[in-house]
Amino acid sequence: MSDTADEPYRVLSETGEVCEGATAPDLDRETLLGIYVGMRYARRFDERAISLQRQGRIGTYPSLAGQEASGVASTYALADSDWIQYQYREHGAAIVRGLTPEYLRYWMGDEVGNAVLAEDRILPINITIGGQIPHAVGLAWASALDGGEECVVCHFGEGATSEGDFHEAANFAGVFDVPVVLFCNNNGWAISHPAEEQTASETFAGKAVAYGIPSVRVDGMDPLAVYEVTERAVERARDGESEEPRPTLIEAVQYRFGAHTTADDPTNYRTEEEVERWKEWDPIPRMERFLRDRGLLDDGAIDSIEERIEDEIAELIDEAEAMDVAPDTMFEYVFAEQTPRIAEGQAYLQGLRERHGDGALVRDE
Ligand SMILES: Cc1ncc(C[n+]2csc(CCOP(=O)(O)OP(=O)(O)O)c2C)c(N)n1
Ligand SMILES: [Mg+2]
Repeated sequence: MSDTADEPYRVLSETGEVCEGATAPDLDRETLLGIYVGMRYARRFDERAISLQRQGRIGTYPSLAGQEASGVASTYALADSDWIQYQYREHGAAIVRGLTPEYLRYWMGDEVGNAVLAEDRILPINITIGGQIPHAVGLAWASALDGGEECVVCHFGEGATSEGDFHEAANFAGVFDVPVVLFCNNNGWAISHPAEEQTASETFAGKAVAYGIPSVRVDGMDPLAVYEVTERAVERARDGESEEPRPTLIEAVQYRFGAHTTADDPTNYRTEEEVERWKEWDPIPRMERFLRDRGLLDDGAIDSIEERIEDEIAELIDEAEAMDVAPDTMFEYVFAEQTPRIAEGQAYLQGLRERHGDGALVRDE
């Protein structure tokens, strides 16, 4: 494992051939194709979600295009019993565990989406930058204290490493030897702030040295490399008996092709040339080339994958839009016990309903 600013660990070249000196992980056909299909699904889901937002059918949405490999391939390296905590952009992780219409409803402003993720061992989406990292470490620590086998993979952006929460969580993880994988998705930008100006450290992986935990810098747009480093980190996390530390910090170097969210215009802070340069590392054509070379994919199979994804996402959207609106959930899931201000908000909504009928969400002047 390396924490230097050298080239990140990579299995697939820019064009999807196995790099000289590298060996592709020994994965079965189902896993390799599953990773490919998961990434294709994530890319298409992203396009549809942005289009829905433009039509006013969902709220603000954070695009993941370019970052499919880290969420999808890292989740393939986990057991179903492992927990995932993600920030807000790593939908690929949730896709592997199966998206439900409720998930889409989260982006429509309905908290039911977060409640449902728990069934798939995914902690609630966290928009407060860095806030999820101590929770993930706490959960992993609790699992270790209980003698459990589960570990927690916690995703966050490189911007989150500037928050105190990251440092406190990483310190706890090291001191208490917690079975957690701190998965830093370095996508080059924190909204309009470039990663180069986020830290004076040479790399984000290098921060692990201060906490006495191992780290690795990986090409986050190379699904096979991501799978491999996550698998290694998870194996170590599970092994409470060995001398090796259980936590790992992974820095997955990648790029977000689209805007930060549908409320952002990236042309204000980065050049088209930069975006085009990174598109040459697109994880999907790289994985496609690898699978074609192995005889696992051809044009016919790709057509039917595309068709299946198109139908599945269309059905997901239909089902999400047909669900009953449940605005009370925004008051119910904030605290275990409702605070007076939240109760006041809920009572106000109830008053609107009584005066104007069900679904009356217009402001009462
Ligand atoms: C505590 C906190 N401060 C500021 C913000 C506003 N904010 C939203 S996203 C973001 C950038 C996060 O960048 P990064 O962690 O790199 O994740 P990325 O969006 O690139 O995936 C900021 C500063 C916030 N949500 N929470
Ligand atoms: Mg970022």
